[in-house]
Amino acid sequence: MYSQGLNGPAEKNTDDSPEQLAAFQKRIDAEEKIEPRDWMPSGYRKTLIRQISQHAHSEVVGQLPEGNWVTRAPTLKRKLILLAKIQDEAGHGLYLYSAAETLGVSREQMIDDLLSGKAKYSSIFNYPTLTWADMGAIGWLVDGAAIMNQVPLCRCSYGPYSRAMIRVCKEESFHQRQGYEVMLKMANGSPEQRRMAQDALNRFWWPALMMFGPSDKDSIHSAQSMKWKIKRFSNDDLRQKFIDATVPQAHYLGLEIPDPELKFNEETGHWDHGEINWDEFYQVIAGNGPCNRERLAARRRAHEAGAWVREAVLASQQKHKQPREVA
Ligand code: BYC
Repeated sequence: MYSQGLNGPAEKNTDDSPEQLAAFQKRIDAEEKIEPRDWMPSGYRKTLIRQISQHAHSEVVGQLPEGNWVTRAPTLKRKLILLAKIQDEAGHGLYLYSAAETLGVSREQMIDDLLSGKAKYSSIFNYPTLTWADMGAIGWLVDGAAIMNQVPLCRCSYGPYSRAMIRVCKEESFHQRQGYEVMLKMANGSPEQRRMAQDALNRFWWPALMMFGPSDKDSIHSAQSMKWKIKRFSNDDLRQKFIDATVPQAHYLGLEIPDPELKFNEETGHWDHGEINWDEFYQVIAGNGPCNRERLAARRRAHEAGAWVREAVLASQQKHKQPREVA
């Protein structure tokens, strides 16, 4: 949409001069927003295309685990809330694809990269949703983790991304509350409902912690992204903030976090936690999680089934471009 008049795709712009780079860093340090037509280093453009498109894919693929429960929501009210939430996620995907397009990448290219398995999307959406309590756990933990990660992105140095994140965060906040409310109902319901709530927490706790990405020592992009103020906090710092905010919420529900090493540290004022299973994380992001194949197959089917809509829109645009025949 905004792609005309840009400096050209990332890979063509490899001869950034030291003067240009220094002037750019000065703007970043002064907290200026970078806009689509401004000069930017090729690496900055590339990093943003990678992160924003992966973020968009996550929103779109993230509809699938919840979509599984639309027809089985326990009441009409719950069904409506779930549908509205899933629709919000589609909207987030659209704002984010638009933000990425401002960097000169086409939506077709981004979608191709998702469907071919080249582009990543958040690891969390490769886990199955087995019971209704999972809808609560996703809202509470997954959207809760998303807010923790995304509120700082509202201050990202790239204007279109930072502005898209403001609305996304407001909606995620509603999602988090509705998830917590589902958990509250389940945790205070029948023994079976309480058991389901605990089981959902057991299965989603560790994958939610993995959403923040590898530990700082293994995060390949963090240092540069923080220098460019794309990221404002490191992966481990955000993960710790999430744990500190979420543990008291679990206690209020009367549920147990599935980490025997979790302990409040009086000296630091933070909750110390056990080791994350990084082998599992790397397996999931390499395409070998419990639902990776199912998720991509579902996206491919949806893409093929929607081909006629894309063709109809293009045909209609063509028709309206042609001069009208005068009778
Ligand atoms: N899953 O150097 P690092 C949502 C990859 S949507 C998969 O730390 P970076 C929601 C990473 O891409 C949630 N891959 O990277 C939707 C990199 O690989 P590549 C999505 C991951 O970018 C619907 C490699 O590991 N949120 O909340 O500095 C319903 C090394 O990592 C993950 C966003 O996308 C992961 N968890 O930091 C409900 C937010 N973690 O690209 C909820 C925006 C890492 O070199 N993104 N990788 O092949 C970010 O903030 C950052 O990209 C990350 C990773 C913190 C995720």
